[in-house]
Amino acid sequence: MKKETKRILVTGASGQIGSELTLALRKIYGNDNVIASDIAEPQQGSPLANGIFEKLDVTNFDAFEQVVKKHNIDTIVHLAAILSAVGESNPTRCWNVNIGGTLNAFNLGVKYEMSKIFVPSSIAVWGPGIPKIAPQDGVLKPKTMYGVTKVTIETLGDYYFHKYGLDCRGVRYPGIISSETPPGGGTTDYAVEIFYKAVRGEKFICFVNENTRLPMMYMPDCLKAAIDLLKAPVENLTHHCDYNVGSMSFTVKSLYEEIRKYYPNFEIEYKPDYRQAIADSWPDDVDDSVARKDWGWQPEYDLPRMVEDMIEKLKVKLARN
Ligand code: NAD
Ligand code: AKB
Repeated sequence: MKKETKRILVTGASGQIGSELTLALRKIYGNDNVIASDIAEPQQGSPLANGIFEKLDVTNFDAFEQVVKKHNIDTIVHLAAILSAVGESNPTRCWNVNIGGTLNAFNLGVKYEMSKIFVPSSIAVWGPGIPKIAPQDGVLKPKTMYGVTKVTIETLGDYYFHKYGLDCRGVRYPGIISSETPPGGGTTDYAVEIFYKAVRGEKFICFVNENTRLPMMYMPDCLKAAIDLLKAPVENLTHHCDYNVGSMSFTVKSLYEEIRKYYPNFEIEYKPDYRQAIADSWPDDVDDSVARKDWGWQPEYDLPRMVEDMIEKLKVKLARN
């Protein structure tokens, strides 16, 4: 009989997704049943501090195991990672954190017969030549170390499921847009930074060109994807750590135009750098029909609704700070 999810450890909880997913999980599973952890302390004043927080480097197996044992963990939401842009400045560190940390999470999952491990993948699994709308199954030839680690993690997830019966699950997130915690060094960060500049009344220098189109998702849908997949019955799942999840897809120009409806004098200048090539190697959008069929995936936000909500939330946040 498989364990139920009752005691969750979130790694990388101080990051863009973790800072919000931890709170959403605490609402569902109880404040004391969701343990936040990260190598970095949470931002000052972060509501993460209202629950248990452990300082943890996921590459250290013994320290990871101690936290698992101390809190009687049955589920790991493994978010600790180095993202695409930062990963290119230190590919070895990117490999060590992403692969070393995930192997530790998977091995602890097996050792403690855990209920589930949730580990996100990314649109970074694809590389040049991918169809504009990326299929669920197809060739994965990433050109970044981050992408290489994500393909490896997806493959490891399949391996651990078949070899040990470990229930590993994950979605290929698009670029995530949110107002709470700034993104941690990815290629899609421009789609968040643009809002800070607009709300502050400053000009935005964009590191990709105006025609760059990528799949994106607003944080409420990002949280929904993780929570819905965690709750799905395992017998319905035909995939493990590699579900495509779509939401919206837009060019920088169309994002800028949508924001200008609120800030007509907002200015943008394009100065593409090394991240342009990374963005160009990723698809415009994804086919998420398998996630819709297997576990009822259904996003709620489109571009206009996301822009309206982001501006409202950032105005409040920046007025406070
Ligand atoms: P982030 O960079 O904001 O947060 C990652 C966190 O991991 C940081 O708080 C960092 O301190 C922590 N970390 C780094 N090294 C660590 C270590 N050795 N031990 C413990 N913690 C460590 O990233 P995020 O955007 O919150 O991403 C979370 C997950 O979602 C990652 O797996 C990422 O690849 C994936 N993802 C994110 C996006 C996105 O747009 N945010 C898109 C696709 C996939
Ligand atoms: C990045 O740009 O590296 C991330 C991602 C899409 O995985 N936001």
